[in-house]
Amino acid sequence: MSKGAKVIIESLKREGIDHIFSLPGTTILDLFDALYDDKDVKLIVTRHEQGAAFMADGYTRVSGKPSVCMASRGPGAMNMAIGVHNAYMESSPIIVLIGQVDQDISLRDAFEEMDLVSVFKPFTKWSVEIQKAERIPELVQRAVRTSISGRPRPVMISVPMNLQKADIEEVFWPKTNLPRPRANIRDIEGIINLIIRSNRPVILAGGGINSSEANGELLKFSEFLKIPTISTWARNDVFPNDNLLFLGAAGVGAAKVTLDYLASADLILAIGCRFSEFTTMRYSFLKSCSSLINIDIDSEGLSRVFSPTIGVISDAKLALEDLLNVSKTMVNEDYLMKGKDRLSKEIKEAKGKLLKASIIASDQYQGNFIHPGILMQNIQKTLKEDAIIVIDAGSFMPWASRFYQYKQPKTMISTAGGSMGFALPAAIGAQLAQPDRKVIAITGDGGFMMVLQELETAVRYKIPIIVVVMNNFSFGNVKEKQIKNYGGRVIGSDYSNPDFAQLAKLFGANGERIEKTEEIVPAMGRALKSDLPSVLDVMIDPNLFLPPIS
Ligand SMILES: Cc1ncc(C[n+]2csc(CCOP(=O)(O)OP(=O)(O)O)c2C)c(N)n1
Repeated sequence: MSKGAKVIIESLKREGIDHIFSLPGTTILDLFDALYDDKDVKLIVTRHEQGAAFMADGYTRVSGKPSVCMASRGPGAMNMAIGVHNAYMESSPIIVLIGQVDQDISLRDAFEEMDLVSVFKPFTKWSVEIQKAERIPELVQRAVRTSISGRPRPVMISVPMNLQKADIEEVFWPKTNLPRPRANIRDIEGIINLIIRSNRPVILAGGGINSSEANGELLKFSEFLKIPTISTWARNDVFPNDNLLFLGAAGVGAAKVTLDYLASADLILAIGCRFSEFTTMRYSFLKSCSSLINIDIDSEGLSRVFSPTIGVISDAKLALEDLLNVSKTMVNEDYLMKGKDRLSKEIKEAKGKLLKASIIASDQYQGNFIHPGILMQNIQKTLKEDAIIVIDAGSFMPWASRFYQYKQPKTMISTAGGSMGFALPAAIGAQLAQPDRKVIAITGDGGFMMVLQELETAVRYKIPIIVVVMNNFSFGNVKEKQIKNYGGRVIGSDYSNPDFAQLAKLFGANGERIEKTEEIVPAMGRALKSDLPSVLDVMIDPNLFLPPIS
């Protein structure tokens, strides 16, 4: 016999979970106690529950396996909700574990009681409260299985305190073993037939490429037929950006050539992509395309936004393997020549324009501050290809997208869910998943101030992330909209900031203020050498918001 709390931890371990991000509260003390002697699960104690959820998301997206964020009932759960919603929008399979009041006093507005199942239902794949201690192994296993099957997404398990204390038999369910959906070969042939008949095909590759680790297969397929690839918004890392066939990231902040190429395509092969509002420029760009092929891991994505000419349910990696194999048998020399021709003319020309739109020479900027694009270029100079860039929500995002070249998978971890405050904690999670790689959080001063207490977490666990604060003393992203759309009536978006470099030092981290472009590379060098977290407080030009479209 074992305590329910121990069986929960044991069941999670059997599903491969090795990290739990949490801060304690009464209803999870039995779970904390169960972790007291545990050598296999690393407990990371955060300073705010939203930090726990963002860290779990960062860890999960970089490691490719679920991790847990855990909180106590009502207030703790609500603090965590923002990160759970963000993970939901990101298709990130985090396990949300919440302690609930004892069953004998439930449904009476007991202290901090809340209907957790209803609260989490809209932004989790499954939201469940365990009602019987004996069913812990079954339901914990089902929760993990649900989160990773089909389109990966968070699940919420709430466990009343009395079930955590109950003595139950340690009978476990076998480890989850999930088949991956694979397309019907006729559909694959149909896709290749459409591609053969097209003149200007393009691949639109989304986050599903990263989650099913299909990057190599995508590259091979795209290179074989010489079809250029455009990534969805904030997913630049699905394809090596320096490859001739990569034509940029779609959506907000995209270069004109990227948008033009998409608009002129006569066939779009969309893989692992949810056609987000930002990728599609408010659901507009695909309207004129004659053939849309959509390959997705589950049916939800197939006709929610656009109705595809051919829609296929398949794991991205398996679909791309099949597409390559079938195209080798179906495509003749003439078509391959057509591809080579396309590569040497229109794709090469488009790539040239993209490169031009993604570089800013230092003499192009005469201002007294630091240019966000030049900052990203300088940061890139100091990093190896495998460095992980974690990006917050704000006006710096398009700069971090276009002026940094992502060359390896899972090197761009961004908040497509839009939550400010994501980058610093998610970078901690990413660094725990990849201790030997460099992890850089790119954030605004607004987003940084929402979560800076997690600097203490990074210091306590000696996690050497580098936090680059693009400081413009404002909620720049909203200020830009007030200037542009509200006739310059700026209200509520300017503020003052403390000295972030000094503040970082008070936390026990490194801190530097950067006012001149030539200071960026040496400061990055010092931060990269340190075993401590570092904050680089960069004085960004407050009048530069989005990169020009061309
Ligand atoms: C938690 C949260 N609150 C509010 C918003 C709305 N919002 C989006 S960007 C932004 C301003 C971001 O400011 P900052 O982090 O300083 O970056 P900047 O835009 O100045 O580069 C705001 C308020 C949001 N996305 N997330």
